[in-house]
Formats: sequence, C-alpha cells, structure tokens
Amino acid sequence: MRLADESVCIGPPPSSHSYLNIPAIISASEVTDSQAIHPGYGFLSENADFAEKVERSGFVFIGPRPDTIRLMGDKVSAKVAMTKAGVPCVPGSEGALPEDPKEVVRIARAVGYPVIIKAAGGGGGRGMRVVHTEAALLSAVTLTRGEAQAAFGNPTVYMEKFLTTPRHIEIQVLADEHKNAVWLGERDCSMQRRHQKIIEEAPAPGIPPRLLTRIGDRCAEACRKIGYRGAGTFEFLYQDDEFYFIEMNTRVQVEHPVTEATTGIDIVQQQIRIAAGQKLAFRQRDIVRKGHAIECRINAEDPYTFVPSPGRITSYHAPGGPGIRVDSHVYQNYVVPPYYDSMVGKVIAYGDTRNQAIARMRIALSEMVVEGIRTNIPLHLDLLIDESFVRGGTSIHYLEERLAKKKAAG
Ligand code: MV4
Repeated sequence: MRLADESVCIGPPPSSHSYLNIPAIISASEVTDSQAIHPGYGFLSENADFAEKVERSGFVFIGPRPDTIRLMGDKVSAKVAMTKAGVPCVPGSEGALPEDPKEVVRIARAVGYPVIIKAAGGGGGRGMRVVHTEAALLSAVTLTRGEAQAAFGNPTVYMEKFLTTPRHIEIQVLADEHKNAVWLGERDCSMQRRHQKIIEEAPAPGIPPRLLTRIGDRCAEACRKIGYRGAGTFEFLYQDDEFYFIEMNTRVQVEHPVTEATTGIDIVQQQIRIAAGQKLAFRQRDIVRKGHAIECRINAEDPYTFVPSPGRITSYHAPGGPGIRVDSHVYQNYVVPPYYDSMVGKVIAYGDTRNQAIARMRIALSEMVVEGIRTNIPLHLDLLIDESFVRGGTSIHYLEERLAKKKAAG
C-alpha cells in the first residue's frame, strides 16, 4: 500500500469482508476513476461472477471472458472442452460419473485401478480421493460426492486413472481477442507440499523438446479453438514421456516470472495490452526461449514444521546481482499479517544453464536477511544442494517423501 500511488480501504482483514467482497472492489474502482481491474492471483481472480460484474459496471476485466472462466472452473466441462480441442487428458470417465453404481464399477474396470475420484467444482487438490480396489470404490464415490456438495455446492464427480509418480508441468499461453495465440514454454512445478508449490523452474529438466513443442502447439491451438483471451496456464501431469491435461488456470500465476526470465516477455504487460484489445505483437516463431530460471517462494513459516510465522520483520536485506529478481512487498518493520497466505516474496534466479541458476540462487538466498519472523529460506538452501533436485526431474511426491525421511531420521 505504501508503494501505491493511491490506495482505498476495501474493508476489515477477513478476506470475505474485503478482498472477496465484490461490491467493495467495484466501489474502489469507481472512487479512483479506474478504467480496468487486474484481479491478480488468489481471491477473486478466477471468479466468473466477479468478472461479469466488473464488465457490467463499465470496467475492463483484465482476464478471460466470464464464460471462459466458468468453463474452466468446472473441471468436467474443462476436460470435455480440451479433449474436443485436441489436448490429451488423463483417461477416465469422459464427463461426470453417472449415478448408477453398476456403471461406476464398469467405468473403473475399464480405466483400471488405481483410480482417482475428483469433484467437478474442486481443483488445486481440493475434493479428491484415490481408490485402489473395487471393494472401496462406491463408498469413495459417495464420500467424495458429499464433500463436493458441502464444499462447492456441486455433487458432480468424475473419475481418472491415478498416476502414481507424475511431474507437474504447466504450459503458459497468451491469446488475444483476434484469435492469435502463442505458448511461452513450460514450467516444472513438481517441488510442492500439500499442493503448495515451493520451487518452480523453466525449462522443465530432461523432457524431450519435441514432446514439449507438440504439447505447447496443442495448447495454443486449443486457445484459438475456444476463443481464449488473456494469459492462461494449462496444467499437465507428465509421466512415462506422456502429458495428461488436468486443469486450466485462467489467471496469471505466482510462478510466471520464470517464464518471463526465459522468454523476455512481461506477462502482466501482455495481459493489459490484450485487455485493451490490442493484437499480440509477436508470433510463435518470434518467441525464443533462452537459459534457465528458478523461483523460490519465500514463506513466513517455520522451515521444518511449516507453522505460519506472522509478525514484524525487524531486519530485511534483499539479494541482488546478475540474474537475480526479487518480487516482494515487504520492507524493514513491515508486519506480516496473520490473515492471509504466508508467502512474503519470491526470489527468481536466471542463468545460462540450470547449474548457473542454482548457483546464483544459493548465493542470493545465503545473502538474504529476513529477521523477526521465521522463513523457509533454510529449507530452500537444503533443497538447492539436494542430490535429486540438482539432478532434476523429481516427481510431485519428492518433497513430502524427503521430509518424512528426515523426520524419521530425527
Ligand atoms: C492427479 C494425480 C494423479 N493422477 N490426477 C492434485 C491437484 C490437482 N490439480 C490435481 N492433482 C492431482 N491429480 C491423476 N489422475 C495427482 C495429483 C496430485 C498433484 C498434482 C499436481 C501437483 C501436486 C500434486 C500433489 C498430489 C496429488
């Protein structure tokens, strides 16, 4: 807020009364005579009703059309649309699971165990259940339906083959209102704990470029087919040299800087240009990816118990030097509030090679000072010398398994 040219109070700390309060956001736009609203990430950024109300109030929503947000918000309709648009998906129920238990059993047999039951209204790891045997199937479906109804107001569930050791690879796209669409490369976001990403990087280590080009071109083509507008991310699971689409994010993501570093394209600037109705100023062949970028998310939390650590930052020093970018709102004497996400910043290291990016990140984080609160910087410094991380290509389970082993070893 101190860095802003102008600021408006939108309500008290609970986000339901401020950052999620649609009339409060629209009022703030009115009193500041704004032209457009950028929804950022989190909060209302993928809320189709918000996008609709922004447009109906006469502002430009910097993002996809409300109908597109709605289509992707329902994971069943997203999958159906992407299958139709030629994007490969995880084999499964091909739409919502029917009510008839006999049909459910038949579908699971055809897919093959283990299967995963997911809520259409879920996403990002909410509302899922893995099923290993036919004996456990029907009760799992009933339980997931009940949880989905309670959490999302929608009991619709679908089934997929459960992939046991995938990597989480995502493709960044940009599309304008004139049916131009490009992809800006992939990101590997496999280093995560409880669906919270910790480290992201671009490019994804060890994936054959021809496979990436094929999947990236499919994503850009799908954008043209569905008339996508704005920045977006196609999320895939990658296992045994195959990509499987799982979800699409219709917002800019926390980890977009690794794509900016490796393409030289300012993604937020592009979002604004697209929202202003401009044509993309480049084509696919103009996009050149170069070097390697790694992002470490800096969280205000205990590095080993993950307990949040809000409070006053008594001393702060941000790292710098060639290839280092720091995205953060904090400063000395800033008070990290207890109400929101624990992320207080991101450090992005760029290098000609992955090894150079890792080396620069190690130096940057060893120079970074954040005192008065606990942060996960020590965990990052551990991971940056971890043999498997340095080799590259670990699965989505790697970090949790490593933490479990360290805990067992004391
Ligand atoms: C899966 C899966 C394995 N097989 N789907 C979790 C978040 C949501 N976006 C999708 N998720 C998963 N879907 C099939 N068919 C494993 C996960 C998963 C996961 C995916 C991405 C990143 C981290 C994850 C952690 C646990 C499970």
